[in-house]
Amino acid sequence: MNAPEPLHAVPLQIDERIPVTQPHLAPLAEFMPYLEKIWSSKILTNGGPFHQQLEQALCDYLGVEHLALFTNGTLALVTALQALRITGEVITTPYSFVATSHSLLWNGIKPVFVDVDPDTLNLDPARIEAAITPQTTAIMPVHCYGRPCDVDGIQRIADNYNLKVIYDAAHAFGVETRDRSILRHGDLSVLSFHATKVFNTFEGGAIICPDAKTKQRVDHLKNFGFVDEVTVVAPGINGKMSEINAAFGLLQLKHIDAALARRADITAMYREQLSRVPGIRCLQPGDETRANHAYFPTLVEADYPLTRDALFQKFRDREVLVRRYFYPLISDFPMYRGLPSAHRDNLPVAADAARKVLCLPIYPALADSDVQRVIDIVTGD
Ligand code: T4K
Repeated sequence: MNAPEPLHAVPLQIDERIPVTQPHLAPLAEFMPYLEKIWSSKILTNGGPFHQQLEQALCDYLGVEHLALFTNGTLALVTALQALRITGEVITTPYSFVATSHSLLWNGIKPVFVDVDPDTLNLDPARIEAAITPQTTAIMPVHCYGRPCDVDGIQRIADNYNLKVIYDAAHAFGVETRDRSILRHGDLSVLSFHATKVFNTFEGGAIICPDAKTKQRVDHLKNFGFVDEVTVVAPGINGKMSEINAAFGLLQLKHIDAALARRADITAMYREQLSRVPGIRCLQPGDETRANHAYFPTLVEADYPLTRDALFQKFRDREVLVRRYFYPLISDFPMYRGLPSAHRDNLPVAADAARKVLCLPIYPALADSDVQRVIDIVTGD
């Protein structure tokens, strides 16, 4: 057994270490004018001017019509379920970050885990139908690593059984299929703007809504349920993004295309050299017409000379902080493993992926020489 990884051991100085990711930060000097505006207006939060500007700027950039900013992706997920009044059972994937299922538990909803597709590691539509019961009200798939789900397959089932679809799109900023945003699918989609994400606002998130009425409900819910000074229409939460985060987001957006381009270059370098390594399987791109290269997942297969965990340790010994996203499976955590759907026999593909996956470093500041250092560790050079 390996010792568990320290959960939040973020190094104060990166030194020679290569983290799995690193925030892409716009130059500090460019942030100063934004700060000066906040200091002079003294508007710090509650839907201030930067908040409003960022909502519009993100709609324009992402090609969506209605977007509500949040303080983080997890609260956005929790609120999305509230907004659609989801109860009972929700079908979801065990192969994700725990926030996906935690958002269900926070709403008193029972997660029902369904296995993933071996090629995409996203919820397998062919297995969803068998998990539907009279209590099922929704499906919560994840565009894992930014690879699009089979949105048509999922929607067909949702339509047949009158289920809502809430996409956890935490990894899918900027991803497009058929030249349109992946965020337009389902009843709601939820983004994360956490520091480790392709586009970050330190902490942050958003719900993408199909219409103005839904956005209005979401906006009420993220502000305690207030409609005006004296009217509260729902037991809302405080999910508002502050002006400092929103201002930072506006600045970051100016640099996002360069960041995405650099990620694409790194992906190409990895693919080129690692696809030739016996026993290393790189996940193939999906049907995206625009990818975001949020992660670089590899699967360490049986014919690689080392086990996944031995390769993980080899990286760690060389100060390369690769991660086993997503191991353990969500369904193996104590609050989920008693569920009938959490049984290993129900989730063989996800369990196999969790045993084999290793996410390699990818972020815009990663130099070519560091990418090569990572590749050399895999190839044994
Ligand atoms: N749904 C999905 C599918 C998600 O993946 C997530 C979050 C959510 C929902 C929830 O969204 P949020 O509520 O977070 O907005 C990270 C993130 O905390 C989490 O946001 C993310 N998914 C998850 C996949 O990864 P950790 O515990 O792995 O992060 P940490 O602190 O170990 O950081 C990884 C590396 O990044 C470090 O080695 C160094 C670097 N780093 C990290 C931070 C925080 C920096 O260089 N600077 C930083 O500020 O969870």
